[in-house]
Amino acid sequence: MVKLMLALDVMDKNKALEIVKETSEYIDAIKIGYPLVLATDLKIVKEIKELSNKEIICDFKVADIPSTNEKIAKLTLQYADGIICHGFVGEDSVKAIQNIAKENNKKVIMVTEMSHPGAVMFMQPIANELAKLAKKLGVDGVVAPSTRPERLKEIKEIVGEISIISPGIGAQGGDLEKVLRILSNDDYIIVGRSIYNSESPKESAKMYKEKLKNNF
Ligand code: 3DU
Repeated sequence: MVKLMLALDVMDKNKALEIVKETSEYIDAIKIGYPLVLATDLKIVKEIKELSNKEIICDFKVADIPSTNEKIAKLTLQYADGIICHGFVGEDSVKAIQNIAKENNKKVIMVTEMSHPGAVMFMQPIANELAKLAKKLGVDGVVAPSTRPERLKEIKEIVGEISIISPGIGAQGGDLEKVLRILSNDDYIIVGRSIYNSESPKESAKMYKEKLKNNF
């Protein structure tokens, strides 16, 4: 089954913990990014890991020189199971993160093409090259867009066995039915606002989980 990753982009600690408790029976993984960490602190990652016992991925889209990437990865992977980085900064920057992750048995997920409209300006033209780099480096996952199923398909064909983490379902308007025809068992969809902003995050998470179970 394709897995459900909750993007927990709320900016209030209690709300975050509440949503995790409410939705945990329906989600497979939790993605924590800058909104929640900057509103609280990095220890929120540890707290949510302990509370949920789910796979926790930090979406810090790390994009710096190798030595700085290494420091960010060390701090993040004390608590998180994986970290998201950019590949456009080049092979050495991604490898620096992979070295830290390997020591700790953690995941590195690399962005190829983002899901928002602006990604067609600069990212889309190099996204296939980024996907090839991801494959060459043997990263543990790549981010590819649910908002552009044809691009999702192309990127999946390039990366082969590497798992896809795909944002864009829900608030960004991605078509889940089309996306599920492309994704396979170890892939994930990321859903944020349409779960945490809904009247009942629990019911919304349940609805997505059921769609994944029934393959729509
Ligand atoms: O649109 P949503 O609220 O379902 O959230 C999507 C999440 O995925 C959010 O955390 C965003 O920062 C992240 N993301 C993208 O939306 C697009 C990307 O290419 C990569 C990450």
